[in-house]
Amino acid sequence: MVPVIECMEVIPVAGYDSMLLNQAGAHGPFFTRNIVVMTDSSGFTGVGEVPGGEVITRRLESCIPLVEGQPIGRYKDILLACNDHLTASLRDQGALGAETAHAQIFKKVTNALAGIEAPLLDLLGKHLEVPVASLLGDGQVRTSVRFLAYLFYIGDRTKTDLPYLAGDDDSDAWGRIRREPALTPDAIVREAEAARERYGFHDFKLKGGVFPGEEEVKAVRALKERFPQARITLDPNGCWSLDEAIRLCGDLGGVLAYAEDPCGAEGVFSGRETMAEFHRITGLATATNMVDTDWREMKAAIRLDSVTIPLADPHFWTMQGAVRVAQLCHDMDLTWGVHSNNHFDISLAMVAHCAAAAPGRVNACDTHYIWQDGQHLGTTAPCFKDGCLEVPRDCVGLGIEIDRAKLEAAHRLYVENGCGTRDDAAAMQFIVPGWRYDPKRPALVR
Ligand code: GKR
Ligand code: MG
Repeated sequence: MVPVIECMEVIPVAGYDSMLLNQAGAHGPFFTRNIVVMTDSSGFTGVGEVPGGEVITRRLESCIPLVEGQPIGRYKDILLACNDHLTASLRDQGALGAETAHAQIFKKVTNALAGIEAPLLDLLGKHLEVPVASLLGDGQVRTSVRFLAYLFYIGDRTKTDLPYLAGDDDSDAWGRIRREPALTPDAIVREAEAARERYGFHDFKLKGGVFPGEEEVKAVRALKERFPQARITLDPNGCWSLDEAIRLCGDLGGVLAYAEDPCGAEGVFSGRETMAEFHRITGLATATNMVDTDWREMKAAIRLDSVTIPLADPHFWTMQGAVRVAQLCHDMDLTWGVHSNNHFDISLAMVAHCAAAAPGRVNACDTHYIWQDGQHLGTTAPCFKDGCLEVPRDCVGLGIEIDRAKLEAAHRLYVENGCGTRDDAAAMQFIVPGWRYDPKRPALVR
């Protein structure tokens, strides 16, 4: 008998975060996600995780009638029905309020759809006793997935009255460093050393767009000096002008493996056009999670040759979509990568399974998980070895058994702290009173 989905739960949750700085401001003490749990008539549970906030919670809840009562073998029909329903309701909602740094998440139905797709694939994998990776694309192509150390400048939490976590992990340098201020090139190198020591990463990404570009270039140069073999990237989220990006990165060929969103839309030129010019003039590979985020944008990016590394986050491409991007990259002389936001272990597994089905040469995947390490929602903690996660061929589904007590605690954290949609401008007010988001300026250039 093919199992039927008996119940779909949507659970908004929160976890603790550090005061990570980025072009949109400073991370608050909590990050939020929406977790979806489906239970089928065989007693299996399937799980999925997508970005947080009430908009996505409501969108997911509105899909429950289209999911419950359906056999898992009909997962593609279920996803088609949910996609049609979400697309129609998005059209009805009209304008979605103010343009913020993260508005993009709400403009796509995929961020909710991926939360339905993941538990369906997880259930199917459990029923068929195969990993989710083997249900994606042409199937599983690797068992070891490489991730990078995602480094951030860290603000001084003691300058705020917000309930940031501190002293939660004294087990090693990484545990101590990740909650303390890091605002200089030396501090970034220490972060990298600590992350490398705990997780074994070989690749590093610095989240830029915080200080003037020259200062951030000093930090990536210092990283390269300390780790000459490492692949390194810098991501100012498109806030530098094209001229500035060329000036800053023009001679970083031996330092950066690729430049991520070095510049963005400018005057009458789109971000894809400025990125194309940057790529042509500097010769650097270009990655993005900002201007090549769906198939229409992909077509424009390919025509212009502006992006050589599309960072196909399964949360905004769906898992199957992200693997389709990987297949296209493989066939079209591009290389695939993955973008991330703060997340729990379920999203980490979603990314790992996509990467395990991504053919060809791929870049180390982004993950914020190291900032959340210790807060997993599954019964066992993910374990990086030599910078990689394993996706064994005998794994079933996503390989996660949800821990109900942990899930409930993360939900309580969300409710008791009045959490909702991410707002990095709020914590930034403590550092720069009256601070406002400006897509064309680094956060601390005010
Ligand atoms: O977590 O602050 C952050 C990042 O800036 C995130 O919001 C970005 O979406 O990681 C992302 C990126 O690569 O641009
Ligand atoms: Mg980025």
